[in-house]
Amino acid sequence: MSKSVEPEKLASSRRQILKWGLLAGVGGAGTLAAFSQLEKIKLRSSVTVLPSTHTGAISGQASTPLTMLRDFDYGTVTQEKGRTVREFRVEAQTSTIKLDNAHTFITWNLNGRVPGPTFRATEGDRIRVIFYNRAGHSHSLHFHGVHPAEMDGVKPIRNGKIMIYEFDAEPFGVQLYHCHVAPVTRHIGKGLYGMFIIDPKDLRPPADEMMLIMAGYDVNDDKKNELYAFNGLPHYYMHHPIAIQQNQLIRLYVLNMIEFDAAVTFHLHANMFKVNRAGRSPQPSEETDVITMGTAERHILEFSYRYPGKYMFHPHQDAIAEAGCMGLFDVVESTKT
Ligand SMILES: [Cu+2]
Repeated sequence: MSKSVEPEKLASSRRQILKWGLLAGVGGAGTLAAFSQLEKIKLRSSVTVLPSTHTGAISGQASTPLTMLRDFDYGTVTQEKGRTVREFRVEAQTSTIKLDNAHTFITWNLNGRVPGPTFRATEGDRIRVIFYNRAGHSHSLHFHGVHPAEMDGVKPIRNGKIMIYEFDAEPFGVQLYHCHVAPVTRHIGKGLYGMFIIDPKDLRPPADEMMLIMAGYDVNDDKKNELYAFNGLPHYYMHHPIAIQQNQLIRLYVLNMIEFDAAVTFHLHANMFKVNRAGRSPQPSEETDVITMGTAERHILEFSYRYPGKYMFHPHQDAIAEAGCMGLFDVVESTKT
């Protein structure tokens, strides 16, 4: 069900190239705009995604953090009454994961993974999420974004029941979803959360795109987090650095899903990044190297690395970083001329 390349989008890109090719022949002021769009499409196919070192399967997790990093779920696409409908089938489950040598943890998750699938759609699509609760307790899926009250996902869905959430993908930007059954701190802390990316109709420029969600684990039920992680597993990207190419545009979709701590920051070493708050603008608007994020806050961060080598990323609350929310980018020298 998950795919990193969307055939439908590629086909539409080809149609756009043809359209812009025709426009380019007209000349005048329109030509420049047409060429820049054409260049955008050409560049998209030239983004280099490097393989990172993999350890194979992780007990209790259906996907490794390295796989889920670039695993965007575009759903099953159909056309209904002239509209694009994207259907996502998710199952709430329970599983046990090993967070580190000292801690195993029972998660409540979607499709066997924490975080849940990264849903992705284009602004204006119709979204249909078929939610089957098989996790033992009552759960729900509450989406951020704009939708009617009955689709707000605050009503608990009992174990064994199915709920179909249906709404329009709007507005474009970075959204999220999570279980909204009380106590929400516990239901999110156990793993029922994920990202929902809505692309603008006019696609963003090509980049190596990744999803990073910061989360905490309260392993002893004292309403404080003892461990923290990017994409589900503490310290994972320190042991398995994310390989990226030198001088290539990186687009990070970052979400803070840490409960109990009021806010954390996100900091990138030896670089600056451009910030697009909640992804609500076509272009990033500011530049920094550390940004503060409250719970459920999310941004698109863009950067590229000039020098090869390994660089850390982590919240600058260093106790949180040292308890697992820390990772490395491994910038590989570009062979492009
Ligand atoms: Cu729940």
